[in-house]
Amino acid sequence: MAAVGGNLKEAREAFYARLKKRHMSPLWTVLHDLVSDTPRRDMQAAIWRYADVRDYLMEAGELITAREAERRAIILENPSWPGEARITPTLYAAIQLVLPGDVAPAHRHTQSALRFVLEGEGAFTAVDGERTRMHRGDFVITPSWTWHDHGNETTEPMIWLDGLDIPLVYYMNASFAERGAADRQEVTKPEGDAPARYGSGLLPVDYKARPYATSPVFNYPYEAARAALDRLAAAGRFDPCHGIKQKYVNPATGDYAMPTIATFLQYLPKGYSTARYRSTDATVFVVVEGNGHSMVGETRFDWGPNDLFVVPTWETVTHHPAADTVFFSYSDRGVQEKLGLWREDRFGEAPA
Ligand code: 1HN
Repeated sequence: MAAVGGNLKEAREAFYARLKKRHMSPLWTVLHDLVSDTPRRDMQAAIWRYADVRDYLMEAGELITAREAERRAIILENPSWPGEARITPTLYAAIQLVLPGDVAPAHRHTQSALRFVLEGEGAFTAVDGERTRMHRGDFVITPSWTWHDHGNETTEPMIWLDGLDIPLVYYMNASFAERGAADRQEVTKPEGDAPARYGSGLLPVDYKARPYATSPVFNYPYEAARAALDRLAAAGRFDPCHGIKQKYVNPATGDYAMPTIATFLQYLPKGYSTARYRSTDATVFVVVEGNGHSMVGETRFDWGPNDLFVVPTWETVTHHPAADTVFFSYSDRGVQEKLGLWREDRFGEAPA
Protein backbone atom coordinates (compact mmCIF):
# COMPACT_ATOMS: atom_id res chain seq x y z
CA MET A 1 0.00 0.00 0.00
CA ALA A 2 1.46 3.23 -1.16
CA ALA A 3 3.00 5.73 1.23
CA VAL A 4 1.29 4.68 4.42
CA GLY A 5 3.98 2.54 6.02
CA GLY A 6 3.41 1.75 9.70
CA ASN A 7 0.63 4.27 10.04
CA LEU A 8 -1.97 2.31 8.16
CA LYS A 9 -4.46 2.42 11.03
CA GLU A 10 -4.14 6.18 11.38
CA ALA A 11 -4.31 6.67 7.63
CA ARG A 12 -7.51 4.64 7.47
CA GLU A 13 -9.11 6.56 10.30
CA ALA A 14 -8.23 9.86 8.73
CA PHE A 15 -9.69 8.61 5.48
CA TYR A 16 -12.92 7.51 7.20
CA ALA A 17 -13.19 10.91 8.87
CA ARG A 18 -12.87 12.66 5.52
CA LEU A 19 -15.53 10.38 4.05
CA LYS A 20 -17.85 11.06 6.98
CA LYS A 21 -17.71 14.81 6.39
CA ARG A 22 -18.92 14.22 2.85
CA HIS A 23 -21.74 11.85 3.95
CA MET A 24 -20.00 8.71 2.80
CA SER A 25 -18.73 5.67 4.66
CA PRO A 26 -16.59 2.57 4.01
CA LEU A 27 -18.64 -0.58 3.57
CA TRP A 28 -15.96 -2.92 4.88
CA THR A 29 -16.24 -1.64 8.47
CA VAL A 30 -19.94 -2.47 8.68
CA LEU A 31 -20.49 -5.22 6.11
CA HIS A 32 -20.84 -8.15 8.51
CA ASP A 33 -23.13 -6.22 10.81
CA LEU A 34 -25.37 -5.15 7.93
CA VAL A 35 -25.42 -8.57 6.31
CA SER A 36 -25.26 -10.94 9.26
CA ASP A 37 -24.86 -14.68 8.75
CA THR A 38 -27.99 -15.25 10.84
CA PRO A 39 -30.60 -12.88 12.33
CA ARG A 40 -29.34 -10.42 14.95
CA ARG A 41 -29.84 -11.45 18.57
CA ASP A 42 -30.64 -7.97 19.82
CA MET A 43 -34.22 -8.69 20.82
CA GLN A 44 -35.04 -10.30 24.17
CA ALA A 45 -37.46 -13.02 25.17
CA ALA A 46 -39.81 -11.64 27.81
CA ILE A 47 -43.00 -12.49 29.71
CA TRP A 48 -45.67 -10.23 31.21
CA ARG A 49 -47.89 -11.76 33.89
CA TYR A 50 -51.50 -10.72 33.60
CA ALA A 51 -52.07 -10.14 37.33
CA ASP A 52 -49.20 -7.67 37.31
CA VAL A 53 -50.16 -5.81 34.13
CA ARG A 54 -53.79 -5.72 35.25
CA ASP A 55 -52.89 -3.94 38.51
CA TYR A 56 -51.09 -1.21 36.58
CA LEU A 57 -53.96 -0.93 34.14
CA MET A 58 -56.53 -0.47 36.91
CA GLU A 59 -54.27 2.19 38.41
CA ALA A 60 -54.26 3.92 35.02
CA GLY A 61 -58.06 3.74 35.18
CA GLU A 62 -57.97 6.00 38.22
CA LEU A 63 -55.50 8.46 36.73
CA ILE A 64 -56.88 9.11 33.26
CA THR A 65 -60.17 8.83 31.39
CA ALA A 66 -60.39 7.01 28.08
CA ARG A 67 -61.45 10.26 26.40
CA GLU A 68 -58.45 12.19 27.73
CA ALA A 69 -56.04 9.37 26.94
CA GLU A 70 -57.76 8.77 23.57
CA ARG A 71 -56.83 5.13 24.23
CA ARG A 72 -56.09 4.00 27.79
CA ALA A 73 -53.46 1.38 27.10
CA ILE A 74 -50.19 0.25 28.67
CA ILE A 75 -47.54 -0.61 26.09
CA LEU A 76 -45.55 -3.83 26.48
CA GLU A 77 -42.07 -2.96 25.33
CA ASN A 78 -39.35 -5.37 24.43
CA PRO A 79 -36.73 -4.88 27.17
CA SER A 80 -34.13 -4.38 24.44
CA TRP A 81 -35.85 -1.29 23.05
CA PRO A 82 -37.20 0.94 25.82
CA GLY A 83 -39.23 3.87 24.50
CA GLU A 84 -39.70 2.39 21.03
CA ALA A 85 -43.17 0.86 21.46
CA ARG A 86 -41.96 -2.40 19.95
CA ILE A 87 -42.40 -5.89 21.32
CA THR A 88 -40.88 -7.43 18.16
CA PRO A 89 -38.87 -5.71 15.40
CA THR A 90 -42.08 -4.80 13.53
CA LEU A 91 -45.01 -5.11 15.94
CA TYR A 92 -46.56 -3.38 18.92
CA ALA A 93 -48.42 -4.85 21.89
CA ALA A 94 -50.39 -3.12 24.60
CA ILE A 95 -53.12 -3.92 27.09
CA GLN A 96 -56.14 -1.62 26.91
CA LEU A 97 -58.77 -0.91 29.56
CA VAL A 98 -62.30 0.22 28.68
CA LEU A 99 -64.26 0.95 31.87
CA PRO A 100 -68.05 1.04 32.10
CA GLY A 101 -69.23 4.32 30.57
CA ASP A 102 -65.91 5.01 28.82
CA VAL A 103 -65.79 6.60 25.41
CA ALA A 104 -62.69 5.86 23.34
CA PRO A 105 -63.44 8.41 20.60
CA ALA A 106 -63.60 7.74 16.88
CA HIS A 107 -60.41 8.05 14.87
CA ARG A 108 -58.67 6.35 12.02
CA HIS A 109 -55.07 5.70 11.03
CA THR A 110 -53.09 3.75 8.48
CA GLN A 111 -51.81 1.35 11.15
CA SER A 112 -53.84 -1.86 11.36
CA ALA A 113 -54.95 -3.11 14.77
CA LEU A 114 -56.05 -6.38 16.27
CA ARG A 115 -57.84 -6.81 19.57
CA PHE A 116 -57.72 -10.03 21.51
CA VAL A 117 -60.17 -9.95 24.42
CA LEU A 118 -58.72 -10.95 27.79
CA GLU A 119 -61.44 -9.98 30.24
CA GLY A 120 -65.00 -8.68 30.23
CA GLU A 121 -68.08 -9.49 28.24
CA GLY A 122 -70.07 -7.27 25.94
CA ALA A 123 -68.16 -4.02 25.52
CA PHE A 124 -68.23 -2.96 21.89
CA THR A 125 -66.04 -1.61 19.17
CA ALA A 126 -67.43 0.07 16.09
CA VAL A 127 -65.57 -0.36 12.82
CA ASP A 128 -66.65 1.26 9.59
CA GLY A 129 -70.24 1.84 10.66
CA GLU A 130 -70.79 -1.51 12.38
CA ARG A 131 -70.67 -2.37 16.05
CA THR A 132 -69.57 -5.71 17.43
CA ARG A 133 -69.87 -6.80 21.03
CA MET A 134 -66.79 -8.56 22.26
CA HIS A 135 -66.27 -11.59 24.45
CA ARG A 136 -63.21 -13.21 25.98
CA GLY A 137 -61.01 -14.85 23.33
CA ASP A 138 -62.54 -12.98 20.39
CA PHE A 139 -60.09 -11.75 17.76
CA VAL A 140 -61.31 -8.43 16.35
CA ILE A 141 -59.74 -6.44 13.51
CA THR A 142 -59.55 -2.72 12.87
CA PRO A 143 -58.34 -2.50 9.25
CA SER A 144 -56.04 0.27 8.08
CA TRP A 145 -57.80 3.64 7.65
CA THR A 146 -61.16 2.54 9.05
CA TRP A 147 -63.00 4.70 11.60
CA HIS A 148 -63.17 3.03 15.00
CA ASP A 149 -64.38 3.87 18.48
CA HIS A 150 -64.89 1.74 21.57
CA GLY A 151 -67.43 1.81 24.37
CA ASN A 152 -68.52 -0.21 27.36
CA GLU A 153 -72.17 -0.16 28.34
CA THR A 154 -71.76 -3.12 30.71
CA THR A 155 -71.02 -2.95 34.43
CA GLU A 156 -67.59 -4.61 34.27
CA PRO A 157 -64.23 -3.45 32.96
CA MET A 158 -63.21 -4.74 29.54
CA ILE A 159 -59.54 -5.53 28.94
CA TRP A 160 -57.99 -6.58 25.68
CA LEU A 161 -54.65 -6.96 23.98
CA ASP A 162 -53.95 -4.46 21.19
CA GLY A 163 -51.58 -5.70 18.47
CA LEU A 164 -50.61 -3.14 15.86
CA ASP A 165 -48.10 -2.81 13.03
CA ILE A 166 -46.91 0.53 14.45
CA PRO A 167 -43.13 -0.10 14.20
CA LEU A 168 -43.46 -1.38 10.63
CA VAL A 169 -45.49 1.64 9.52
CA TYR A 170 -43.15 3.95 11.45
CA TYR A 171 -40.13 2.49 9.68
CA MET A 172 -41.77 3.03 6.30
CA ASN A 173 -42.94 6.48 7.46
CA ALA A 174 -46.39 5.84 6.02
CA SER A 175 -48.48 7.07 8.95
CA PHE A 176 -51.64 9.12 8.48
CA ALA A 177 -54.24 9.70 11.21
CA GLU A 178 -57.48 11.66 11.66
CA ARG A 179 -59.77 12.43 14.58
CA GLY A 180 -63.48 11.97 14.06
CA ALA A 181 -65.77 15.01 14.13
CA ALA A 182 -67.78 13.28 16.88
CA ASP A 183 -66.80 10.82 19.64
CA ARG A 184 -68.98 8.16 18.12
CA GLN A 185 -69.07 7.31 14.45
CA GLU A 186 -72.44 6.91 12.84
CA VAL A 187 -73.69 3.34 12.97
CA THR A 188 -74.90 2.46 9.48
CA LYS A 189 -75.17 -1.33 9.65
CA PRO A 190 -76.92 -3.67 12.06
CA GLU A 191 -74.80 -5.66 14.47
CA GLY A 192 -74.00 -9.04 12.90
CA ASP A 193 -73.95 -7.73 9.33
CA ALA A 194 -70.31 -8.60 8.59
CA PRO A 195 -70.45 -12.15 9.99
CA ALA A 196 -73.60 -12.84 7.98
CA ARG A 197 -72.33 -11.22 4.80
CA TYR A 198 -68.76 -12.52 4.79
CA GLY A 199 -68.21 -14.95 7.65
CA SER A 200 -70.73 -17.74 7.14
CA GLY A 201 -69.12 -19.63 4.27
CA LEU A 202 -71.01 -17.34 1.90
CA LEU A 203 -69.95 -14.15 0.10
CA PRO A 204 -72.01 -11.63 -1.87
CA VAL A 205 -72.25 -13.05 -5.38
CA ASP A 206 -70.24 -10.30 -7.05
CA TYR A 207 -67.74 -9.84 -4.22
CA LYS A 208 -64.31 -9.03 -5.60
CA ALA A 209 -61.44 -10.13 -3.40
CA ARG A 210 -58.47 -7.80 -3.54
CA PRO A 211 -55.00 -9.25 -2.90
CA TYR A 212 -53.52 -8.13 0.44
CA ALA A 213 -56.93 -6.89 1.61
CA THR A 214 -57.89 -7.11 5.26
CA SER A 215 -60.59 -9.67 5.92
CA PRO A 216 -64.12 -8.23 5.74
CA VAL A 217 -64.92 -10.45 8.75
CA PHE A 218 -63.80 -8.19 11.55
CA ASN A 219 -64.78 -10.33 14.54
CA TYR A 220 -63.65 -13.94 14.79
CA PRO A 221 -65.52 -15.19 17.88
CA TYR A 222 -63.66 -17.48 20.23
CA GLU A 223 -66.61 -19.82 20.62
CA ALA A 224 -66.50 -20.98 16.99
CA ALA A 225 -62.70 -21.08 16.79
CA ARG A 226 -62.45 -23.04 20.04
CA ALA A 227 -65.06 -25.56 18.89
CA ALA A 228 -63.01 -26.09 15.71
CA LEU A 229 -59.86 -26.75 17.73
CA ASP A 230 -61.76 -29.29 19.83
CA ARG A 231 -62.88 -31.17 16.73
CA LEU A 232 -59.35 -31.16 15.33
CA ALA A 233 -57.93 -32.33 18.65
CA ALA A 234 -60.36 -35.23 18.66
CA ALA A 235 -59.26 -36.11 15.12
CA GLY A 236 -55.62 -36.43 16.27
CA ARG A 237 -52.78 -35.51 13.81
CA PHE A 238 -50.81 -33.20 16.06
CA ASP A 239 -47.90 -31.33 14.53
CA PRO A 240 -44.72 -32.15 16.53
CA CYS A 241 -43.72 -28.47 16.73
CA HIS A 242 -47.15 -26.81 16.99
CA GLY A 243 -49.74 -29.32 18.22
CA ILE A 244 -52.78 -28.03 16.39
CA LYS A 245 -52.14 -24.57 14.98
CA GLN A 246 -54.59 -22.76 12.70
CA LYS A 247 -54.22 -19.36 11.05
CA TYR A 248 -57.02 -16.81 10.93
CA VAL A 249 -57.83 -16.14 7.27
CA ASN A 250 -59.66 -13.76 5.01
CA PRO A 251 -62.39 -16.05 3.58
CA ALA A 252 -62.29 -14.22 0.25
CA THR A 253 -58.58 -14.78 -0.39
CA GLY A 254 -57.44 -17.60 1.89
CA ASP A 255 -54.59 -15.29 2.92
CA TYR A 256 -53.99 -14.10 6.48
CA ALA A 257 -56.86 -12.08 7.94
CA MET A 258 -54.65 -8.96 8.12
CA PRO A 259 -52.03 -7.86 5.57
CA THR A 260 -49.34 -6.91 8.08
CA ILE A 261 -50.09 -9.12 11.09
CA ALA A 262 -50.46 -12.90 10.85
CA THR A 263 -52.64 -14.34 13.63
CA PHE A 264 -52.97 -17.88 14.92
CA LEU A 265 -54.92 -20.02 17.37
CA GLN A 266 -53.25 -23.13 18.72
CA TYR A 267 -54.18 -26.09 20.90
CA LEU A 268 -51.76 -28.19 22.93
CA PRO A 269 -53.16 -31.01 25.06
CA LYS A 270 -51.93 -31.55 28.60
CA GLY A 271 -48.52 -33.23 28.62
CA TYR A 272 -47.86 -32.63 24.90
CA SER A 273 -44.34 -31.18 24.83
CA THR A 274 -43.53 -29.66 21.45
CA ALA A 275 -40.38 -30.36 19.45
CA ARG A 276 -37.77 -27.62 19.04
CA TYR A 277 -38.74 -24.93 16.55
CA ARG A 278 -37.50 -21.58 15.35
CA SER A 279 -38.57 -19.15 12.64
CA THR A 280 -37.72 -15.70 11.37
CA ASP A 281 -40.97 -14.17 12.61
CA ALA A 282 -40.60 -13.06 16.22
CA THR A 283 -43.92 -14.05 17.80
CA VAL A 284 -46.16 -12.78 20.58
CA PHE A 285 -48.02 -15.55 22.45
CA VAL A 286 -51.07 -15.03 24.65
CA VAL A 287 -52.19 -17.86 26.91
CA VAL A 288 -55.94 -18.15 26.48
CA GLU A 289 -56.42 -21.36 28.46
CA GLY A 290 -54.19 -23.68 30.43
CA ASN A 291 -50.91 -23.47 32.26
CA GLY A 292 -47.43 -24.82 31.84
CA HIS A 293 -44.10 -23.49 30.69
CA SER A 294 -42.12 -22.74 27.56
CA MET A 295 -38.38 -22.82 27.02
CA VAL A 296 -37.33 -19.86 24.92
CA GLY A 297 -33.66 -20.46 24.27
CA GLU A 298 -32.30 -21.15 27.75
CA THR A 299 -35.01 -19.14 29.49
CA ARG A 300 -37.97 -20.81 31.18
CA PHE A 301 -41.29 -18.97 31.20
CA ASP A 302 -44.03 -20.38 33.45
CA TRP A 303 -47.43 -19.22 32.28
CA GLY A 304 -51.16 -19.28 32.98
CA PRO A 305 -54.28 -17.61 31.57
CA ASN A 306 -53.80 -14.16 30.01
CA ASP A 307 -50.02 -14.17 30.49
CA LEU A 308 -48.20 -12.95 27.41
CA PHE A 309 -44.69 -13.82 26.24
CA VAL A 310 -42.60 -13.02 23.20
CA VAL A 311 -40.25 -15.34 21.32
CA PRO A 312 -37.43 -13.53 19.48
CA THR A 313 -36.49 -13.99 15.86
CA TRP A 314 -34.80 -17.34 15.18
CA GLU A 315 -34.82 -18.30 18.89
CA THR A 316 -35.55 -21.94 19.65
CA VAL A 317 -38.80 -22.57 21.49
CA THR A 318 -40.51 -25.59 23.06
CA HIS A 319 -43.85 -25.58 24.90
CA HIS A 320 -44.72 -27.81 27.87
CA PRO A 321 -48.40 -27.59 28.77
CA ALA A 322 -49.36 -28.90 32.23
CA ALA A 323 -53.05 -28.63 31.28
CA ASP A 324 -54.94 -28.46 27.98
CA THR A 325 -53.71 -25.18 26.52
CA VAL A 326 -54.80 -22.65 23.94
CA PHE A 327 -52.47 -19.95 22.62
CA PHE A 328 -53.36 -16.98 20.50
CA SER A 329 -50.28 -15.64 18.70
CA TYR A 330 -49.28 -13.02 16.16
CA SER A 331 -46.23 -12.11 14.08
CA ASP A 332 -45.16 -10.51 10.80
CA ARG A 333 -44.98 -13.92 9.06
CA GLY A 334 -47.38 -12.86 6.28
CA VAL A 335 -45.19 -9.89 5.35
CA GLN A 336 -42.04 -12.00 5.37
CA GLU A 337 -43.65 -14.70 3.24
CA LYS A 338 -44.70 -12.19 0.60
CA LEU A 339 -41.19 -10.79 0.47
CA GLY A 340 -39.65 -14.26 0.20
CA LEU A 341 -37.88 -13.86 3.54
CA TRP A 342 -39.69 -16.21 5.89
CA ARG A 343 -37.79 -19.26 7.12
CA GLU A 344 -38.36 -21.90 9.74
CA ASP A 345 -36.22 -24.61 11.26
CA ARG A 346 -38.02 -27.71 12.53
CA PHE A 347 -34.77 -29.46 13.49
CA GLY A 348 -35.64 -32.44 11.32
CA GLU A 349 -39.29 -32.88 12.40
CA ALA A 350 -41.74 -33.23 9.51
CA PRO A 351 -45.03 -31.29 9.66
CA ALA A 352 -48.15 -33.29 10.58
C1 1HN B 1 -55.46 2.74 18.56
O1 1HN B 1 -56.25 3.34 17.69
C2 1HN B 1 -56.00 1.85 19.48
O2 1HN B 1 -58.18 2.05 18.61
C3 1HN B 1 -55.18 1.21 20.37
O3 1HN B 1 -57.93 1.00 20.46
C4 1HN B 1 -53.84 1.43 20.40
C5 1HN B 1 -51.94 2.62 19.56
C6 1HN B 1 -51.40 3.56 18.73
C7 1HN B 1 -52.18 4.20 17.80
C8 1HN B 1 -53.52 3.93 17.71
C9 1HN B 1 -57.47 1.62 19.50
C10 1HN B 1 -53.28 2.35 19.52
C11 1HN B 1 -54.09 3.01 18.59
